Amino acid sequence: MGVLNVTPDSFSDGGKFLATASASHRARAMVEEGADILDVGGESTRPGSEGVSVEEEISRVIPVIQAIVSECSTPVSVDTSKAAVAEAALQAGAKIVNDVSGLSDPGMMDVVRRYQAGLVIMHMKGTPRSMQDAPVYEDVTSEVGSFLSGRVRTAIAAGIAAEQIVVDPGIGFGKTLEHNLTLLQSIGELGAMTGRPVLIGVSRKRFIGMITGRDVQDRLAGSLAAAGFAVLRGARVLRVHDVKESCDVARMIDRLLA
Ligand code: HH2
Repeated sequence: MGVLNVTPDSFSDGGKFLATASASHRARAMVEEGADILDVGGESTRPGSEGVSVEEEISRVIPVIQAIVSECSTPVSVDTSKAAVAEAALQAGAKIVNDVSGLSDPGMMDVVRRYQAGLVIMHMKGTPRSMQDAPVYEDVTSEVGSFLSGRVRTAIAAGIAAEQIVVDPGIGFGKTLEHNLTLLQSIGELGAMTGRPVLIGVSRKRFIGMITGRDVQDRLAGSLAAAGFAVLRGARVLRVHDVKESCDVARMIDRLLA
């Protein structure tokens, strides 16, 4: 899953792909590099960020989704927590909703069900504004796993097909360095608890900087190591900025495991 942030303030690529032409150019490049899904987001979720309005988010993502859908057949996911944005995106041709809030908008499940869309359910503790204020868990794996399996059950009860759902522990979303590492080591357990494939987003994240001492633009090697580890532990989808390099890592590890 290649990341395409159409935002002025995302932590690693903010402001780079705001214009529709540069966003669709980047989308084409990611498909050529091996992306199977293009994840378009119009609201930064970096720690401390403020939300944007429905209108603003729609005005950022919809022209980009329309441009991508008209040019290529690679499925588009929309990275949003708002049912109204998800619906506009699905109407424009997106096929998947990537909800980092784990279905907090009461209207979200109904939208996903009506469009028979794919759904990423992610765990986040708190909100982007507050999530890194000393998050505490008694047992991070069982708390995140219980949350995700509960949301999967609720989504299925609401009429969303199980096969449409993947889960994501939300690396960096209300987690300390230790929590992130524990969750990456527990991908197999999270898959078993939820019965669904696990998606992992580690690309360029702060915990990699904490370990390697590198700034955000210099975290490729750390990101690839974490992505490779996630694949080894059973991750089925990787959300990444560096598609070409991540595909190489995934292909090598898949082959070595086979
Ligand atoms: N991480 C980010 C955004 N969306 N979605 C899923 N499912 N999993 C993730 O780990 C995830 C996500 C944060 O990264 P990025 O999009 O690069 O930054 P920003 O939120 O600042 O736009």
